[in-house]
Amino acid sequence: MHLNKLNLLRSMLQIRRFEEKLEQLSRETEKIYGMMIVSTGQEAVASGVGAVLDPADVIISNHRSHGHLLAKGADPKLIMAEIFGKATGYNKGKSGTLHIAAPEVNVLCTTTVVGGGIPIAVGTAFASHYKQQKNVTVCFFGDGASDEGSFHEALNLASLWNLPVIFACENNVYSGAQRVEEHSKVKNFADRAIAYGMPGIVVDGNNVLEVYQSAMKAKERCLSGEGPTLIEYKTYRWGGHSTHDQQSYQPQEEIELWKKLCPIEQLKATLIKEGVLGQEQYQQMENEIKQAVEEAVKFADESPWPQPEDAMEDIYI
Ligand SMILES: Cc1ncc(C[n+]2csc(CCOP(=O)(O)OP(=O)(O)O)c2C)c(N)n1
Ligand SMILES: [Mg+2]
Repeated sequence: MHLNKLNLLRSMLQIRRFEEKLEQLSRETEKIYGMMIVSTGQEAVASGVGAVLDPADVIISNHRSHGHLLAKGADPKLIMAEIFGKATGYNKGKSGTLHIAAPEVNVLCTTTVVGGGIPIAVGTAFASHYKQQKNVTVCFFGDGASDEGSFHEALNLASLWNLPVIFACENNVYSGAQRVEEHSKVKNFADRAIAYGMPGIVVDGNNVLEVYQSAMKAKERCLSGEGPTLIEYKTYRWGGHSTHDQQSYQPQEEIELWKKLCPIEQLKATLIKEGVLGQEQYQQMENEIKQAVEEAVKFADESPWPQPEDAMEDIYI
């Protein structure tokens, strides 16, 4: 697969602007309800991993899912409409922001049960293995999820059966209001891989090129039948857990420090230095992305609400 660095930049920028818009709509309007859980500062993980995936590859995501969806090629209009609760959304307005599934692009599940997606990913990877399909599953989850029992059982089984799954742990330093040191004694969650007989690697999650390389290697391992890899992406969420969180527990200096490590600014600087990107071209990219986000909002806003008689459709009872 050919690495297109400009596409990586575009992908991260798309996630950043899309989620900024969500935060703005949530705070300043009544168009969307409930809290928004965004990934500002962490975009390199979704974009770098997403770039190695083919349409047939599967993503299982968690509550911080918009970036994963966009990086897999989900339509911003259909995501936005879903978040607005409209009938045109990916799940006809029934999932809202937190449970979007986009089977069209093989994002089969986003679950807010912390750690709940990890065994599901082992299930989809088992299905690929059983059907002898040449695809992989990526499971995104947080540092907090790595402390759940489901993580340990899932990794053990995936390794035992050499399943084609990439466990992508986004260590963003916090699980809710708890710092990592308050919920785990290990320095690196990736070290836990040794207990299950699979490689565990630590990667700078703000360096999208390193994220890309690590995911590519893990994917190749999956496809050669050698089994799963646990990758810990060290990153940071600039905002609180959600738009309802005042983030009083996050030291201002820490936030500022990580903002200097902005994944978008890092890649932008590299591309300008390499002569691949000019200021004008960057501005054009910005404009296109902002316009696409505005179009998604317009689409969602003008879309119809679901009908009351549809409430019992598409559900398991
Ligand atoms: C089983 C379970 N326990 C607790 C919660 C409440 N909860 C929602 S998100 C969250 C934090 C998860 O932290 P982490 O896995 O690090 O992901 P992050 O939010 O940092 O992306 C918690 C505790 C939940 N949704 N499910
Ligand atoms: Mg976390």
